[in-house]
Amino acid sequence: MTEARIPLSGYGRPFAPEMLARAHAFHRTLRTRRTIRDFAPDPIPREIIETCIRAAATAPSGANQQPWHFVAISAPETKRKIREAAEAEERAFYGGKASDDWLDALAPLGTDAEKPFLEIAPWLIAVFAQRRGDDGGKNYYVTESVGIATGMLITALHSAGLGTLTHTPAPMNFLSEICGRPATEKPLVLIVVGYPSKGATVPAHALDKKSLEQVSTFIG
Ligand code: IYR
Repeated sequence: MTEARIPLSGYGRPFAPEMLARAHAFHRTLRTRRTIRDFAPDPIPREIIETCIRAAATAPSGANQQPWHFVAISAPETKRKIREAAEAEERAFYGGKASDDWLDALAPLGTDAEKPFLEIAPWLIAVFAQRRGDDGGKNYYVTESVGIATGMLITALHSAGLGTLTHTPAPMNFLSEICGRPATEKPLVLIVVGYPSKGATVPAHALDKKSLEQVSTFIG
């Protein structure tokens, strides 16, 4: 059934120089983003997190099914449970499950099985992908849709001035249980959110982004 349609609104037609200036400004904002692992414990108002989730939830999705659910956690007891479960998985990962190639690729990050930030950072946002809708029907392009929404969430949090870490302990099934989410939802990532701590450091190579030429091809 075709639904009623309404006129598009909200798109002006800025002059090209204005568009270019906006594009540069946005690029400047995004290029200051770094993945943070040293967080300050200072609280962040819930309304900021809510607003960033609202921004993420404007993402395009397959058939507009919006197949995402965000669980925002500030409760210390829940963060402690998540840390314990994540560290158990990570100990298995670093202690033999990960291939040598994988560990070599991670070496520059200096990561290990200790994840204190899961308790220190004021907010954790667990992102769930809904394979099925509320009516039990299949959702389409779920991973693509939730990936886009997660990128928008990270962008919104960064533009609000917050640091984030995209954390993916594998497997992450423990998140479903701790967050009370149904088996039809797959935990995709855990976004750790807070202010970077004073004196936070990042790997020097975090600044090495591939060039435009490396990441793109223009035809025509
Ligand atoms: N999940 C592990 C390992 C890890 C994997 C990748 I790929 C990274 O970019 C970073 C870490 C951990 O969080 O330590």
